[in-house]
Amino acid sequence: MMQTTFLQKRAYILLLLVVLIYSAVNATGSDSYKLWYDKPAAHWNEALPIGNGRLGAMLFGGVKQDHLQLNEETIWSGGPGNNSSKDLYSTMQEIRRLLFAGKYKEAQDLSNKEMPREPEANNNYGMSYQPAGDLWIDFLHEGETVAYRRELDIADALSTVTYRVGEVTYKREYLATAHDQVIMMRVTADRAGSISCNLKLNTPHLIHQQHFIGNRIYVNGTSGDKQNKKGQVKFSIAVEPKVKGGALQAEGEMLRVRQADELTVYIAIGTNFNNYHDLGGDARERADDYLNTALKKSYRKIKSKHVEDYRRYFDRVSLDLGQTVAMNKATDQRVADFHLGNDPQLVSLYFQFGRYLLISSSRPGTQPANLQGIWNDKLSPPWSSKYTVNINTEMNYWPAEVTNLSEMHEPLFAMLEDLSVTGKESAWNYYRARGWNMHHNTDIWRVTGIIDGGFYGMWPMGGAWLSQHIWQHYLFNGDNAFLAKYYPILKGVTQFYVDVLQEEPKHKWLVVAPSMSPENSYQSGVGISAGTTMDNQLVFDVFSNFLEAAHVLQVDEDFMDTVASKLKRLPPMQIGKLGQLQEWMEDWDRADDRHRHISHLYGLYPAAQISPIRHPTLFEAAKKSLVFRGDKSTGWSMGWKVNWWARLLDGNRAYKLIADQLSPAANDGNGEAGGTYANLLDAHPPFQIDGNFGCTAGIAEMLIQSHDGCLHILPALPDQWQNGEVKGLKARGGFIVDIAWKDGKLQKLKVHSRLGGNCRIRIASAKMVDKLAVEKAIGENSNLLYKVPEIKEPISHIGQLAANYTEEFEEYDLPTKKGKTYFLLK
Ligand code: FUC
Repeated sequence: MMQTTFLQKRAYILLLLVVLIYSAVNATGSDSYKLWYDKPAAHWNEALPIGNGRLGAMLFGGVKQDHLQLNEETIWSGGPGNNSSKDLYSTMQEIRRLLFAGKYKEAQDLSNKEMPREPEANNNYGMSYQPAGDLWIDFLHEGETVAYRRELDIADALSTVTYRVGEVTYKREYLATAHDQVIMMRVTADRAGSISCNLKLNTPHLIHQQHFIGNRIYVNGTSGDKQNKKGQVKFSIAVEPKVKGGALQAEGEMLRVRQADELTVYIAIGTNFNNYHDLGGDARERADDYLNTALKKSYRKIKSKHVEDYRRYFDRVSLDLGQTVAMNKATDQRVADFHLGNDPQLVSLYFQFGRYLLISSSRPGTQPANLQGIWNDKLSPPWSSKYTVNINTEMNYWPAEVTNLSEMHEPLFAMLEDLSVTGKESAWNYYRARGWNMHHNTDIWRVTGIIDGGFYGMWPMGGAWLSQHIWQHYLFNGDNAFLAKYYPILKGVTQFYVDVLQEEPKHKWLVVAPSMSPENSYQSGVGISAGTTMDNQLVFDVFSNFLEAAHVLQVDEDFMDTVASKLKRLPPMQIGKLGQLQEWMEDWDRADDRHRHISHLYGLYPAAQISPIRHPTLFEAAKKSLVFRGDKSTGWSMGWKVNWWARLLDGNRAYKLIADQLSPAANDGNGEAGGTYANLLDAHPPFQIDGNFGCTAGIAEMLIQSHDGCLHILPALPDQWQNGEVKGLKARGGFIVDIAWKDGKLQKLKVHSRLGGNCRIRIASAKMVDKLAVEKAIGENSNLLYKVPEIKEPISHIGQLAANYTEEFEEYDLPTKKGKTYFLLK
């Protein structure tokens, strides 16, 4: 009896194993880069995003009624004009006086009074990004639906819906092509004459008209008014279907399709937007041009060009962290089950989805990705879906270089060109400073003023942070022509801080005042301050970048001297009473502060001012600050934490944050819970795209890092990723890196050198099986793209802090030649 049960059990286990192995193999097929669902989207957070940088659509995939919610990136409320005409210079001077006299509450009160929470009648606090319209397709299906499946294939940037009604199997396919500048939907069926539907196009905008010319529907509209600005963006949506077989006819407010074999819908959108100060384009003519050109081409042709174009970018990077049967579940179920710990592939899917979103929302020549990328269905979206630059816009671009999508960074540089013009107004009117500056927000009109009141808005650092992206792009790509082109922007931001820095009375350090550590306070309702740690770190980077850039380009020698002498007088970082990195110049930090912004850790990431090897005590202090703040927060805050834990070389804690992020977000949530919606978009909540990009960058940062004078291989590998392979990540110095590892140890390392120069490789001794077949490193890295600016010796207020980071590293030098590939381990 005992014996039989045992045998039965064994047979059962064997069978289970066969099934598991079979499904695991099955799961490794072409499905790895697909989001899929067994039902239509019940709401926006379940709909799937497609986009070409300029145009976006959210796809709902309903059987009886399909819905494409449409966006075009230049439809914003209002029109041209900045919001910083008020002369605030004497107010700034008075606030400085109060701050340096220790009268913080008075300083905050004055700034709240002179910079009100709501805009004054002649001013505005930035416009809203607005939707274009909605295309509705009502299918005349009778009977029950079976075998429904909705997919987004992020490897090809194609979405499909398939299902059967009665005897007929239907397939819909959707794409947004950058090559042909249209959105398309194509419907096929496996039986002739089965496609009958009605198409309707509308828009939520107040001012609009709809009309037909032949089988083309237009909705022409005007963007909304807001605050002191009248809506001035004119847009035109033009939709025209083509059918094979059956009949197509305009009737009333809709287009009727009856008994067609095939239906292809072409969607074009044009606006009158030329640039932030010129709305002289013809919206309707543009929509017609896009549509007429596309209509001459077959769906097949457009699709193959689209896929080819998209894959040029997407295929550069692959990531394999292991595949299991968990992959066979629908994507929403995978998010719900991620905590079970058996679905490593969901992390690679989420990582690649971040890359998909960047390629789909930020192409050269388009606007930068805003708080929602390009996907928004509301006339008044959260935070106006504009550009918040005290973290969010920067975070959107963190994956651009390291995940090998440098071209997608371009819209941000183009925006900086505009801001370096409009920001002259705020630099002068508020601070009497040369150069340009901005505060914590901007929009398509490139406003640079203080908004949302003195508490949130008194932060003159937006330009300092955003302009880091120019320098970082240079470090990854070593392109001197690029540097020369954008040098005036770096110089303008440097001039601003040269003029704006104030000598504080206590230590005679040069500091930014007034300012704040973004959105945080050190007393109830008081955040305004002088010389916050983040500001000091930002100005340190602004000045260091400028000096390097001027040196590379051999220009502005005299001004370099001025900048160098001011750089020496910036405050050092300080370690406070809790052993933490101080957030403010005074030791005001609280152990129970859980604020989502941890701005003083800017120096740890994205900047590279805190190294485990050069500054072990600062490294410990930064870790303390991060531990105090805790894990759970908004999506973007958790995305930032993944990067910080990666920089702190703690893969397990970084992974924990990824797991927190990959937990289901409530659809109607608000607040600071983070999480991921069914469509894999990030929840603040509500939806905000920065968390997707932050987490994507963080995953890359766990696999390679390229600051602190070297290329660090597998710096923060969690226990969950003991085996894996990544290909195509980009490091500073233009190195493209492929790595394979097994049981936590390096198996394969391939470096392709785009620019030549020394590649200094760092790796933990414990991760090595064999020595690398290159020389051990000696002295400073000769590669100038790895030069590390010296920070000032930190001050500790609690004596010497013990450095307890113990991991041992090996460092090697690989001298490379431009264009050559090196296999360091095979
Ligand atoms: C900053 C953050 C908020 C939100 C907003 C768009 O103000 O503090 O959490 O992300 O930007």
